[in-house]
Amino acid sequence: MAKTIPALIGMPTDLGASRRGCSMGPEALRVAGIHTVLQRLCGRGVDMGDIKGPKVAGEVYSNGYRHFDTAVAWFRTLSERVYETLSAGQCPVVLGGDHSIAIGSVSGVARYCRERDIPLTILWLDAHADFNTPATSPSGNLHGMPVALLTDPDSEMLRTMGPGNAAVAVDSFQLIGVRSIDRIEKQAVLTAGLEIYDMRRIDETGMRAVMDEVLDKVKARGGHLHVSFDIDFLDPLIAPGTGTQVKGGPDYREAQLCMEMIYDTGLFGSLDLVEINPALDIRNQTAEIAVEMTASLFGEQILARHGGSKR
Ligand code: 5AB
Ligand code: MN
Ligand code: MN
Ligand code: MN
Repeated sequence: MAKTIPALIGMPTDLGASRRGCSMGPEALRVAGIHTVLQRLCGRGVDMGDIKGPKVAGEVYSNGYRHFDTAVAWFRTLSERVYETLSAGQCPVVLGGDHSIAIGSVSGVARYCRERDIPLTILWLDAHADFNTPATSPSGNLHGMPVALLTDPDSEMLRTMGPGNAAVAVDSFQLIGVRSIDRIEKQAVLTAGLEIYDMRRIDETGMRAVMDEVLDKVKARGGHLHVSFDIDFLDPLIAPGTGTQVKGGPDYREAQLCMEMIYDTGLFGSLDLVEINPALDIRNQTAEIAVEMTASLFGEQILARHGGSKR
């Protein structure tokens, strides 16, 4: 069942991206009213403030990764915090930050589910597949790697983050909205059997049919649903404030329907809001749209549906 007390957790870092600025994402989301909106929808909500971690300074490589040590410090803390939040019966809403932070949040969610034998599905809403490794990445940036590093049983990142951080099965992931995959990354995606609903699929059958198919699988499995929402999932015409824009994404209503349908499953229980870069935005519109999408994910309805209450 959906966790009804949302707990905001800020992750003000852009260690995984080359365009700096999404470290300002948590504050932009607060300015856009995320706390007030969630309190209105859920009756209450807590803001746990920002996690603290090392600042990005220069270009530091270790273990073949850019900012490996910095990443481990941030992700270890986030994983722990997300785990504790879920254990306290609350719904973690992680305010990024670049998308590499999902290594911390998903790892914490996975630990919570593993220890209680709860099946886990991760809906990865993104223009990209985020399935690179240091060996395949064209950029070296960690935000292009979280799905690969989270599903690698020999993941050096997870191992270094410490006990409790173990790999997640590839079939736990459902990627939606993808329209940019690197050449070697594509090969890796096919070899791993990662399930991707790309934009062509959405064009051909519509968001409704795609979400019906994805969510039927989720409902059959039951358990916990984590949503990792990369703001570049949205078309850049409506969400320009992000460092890795890709044309041809879902429009406002397609994305909102996606959120509404996720809410209807009653399984949604944790969220990442990532890749919002206020330095590239105009008048905070990208954070505002993220808040509007989050409202739908937490049950805001135009009219009541499926016997649900009108919020
Ligand atoms: B995002 C690219 N595939 O690996 C790479 O925004 C882009 O978290 C990654 O989805 C984009 O650098 C990462 C070219
Ligand atoms: Mn991403
Ligand atoms: Mn992306
Ligand atoms: Mn991005």
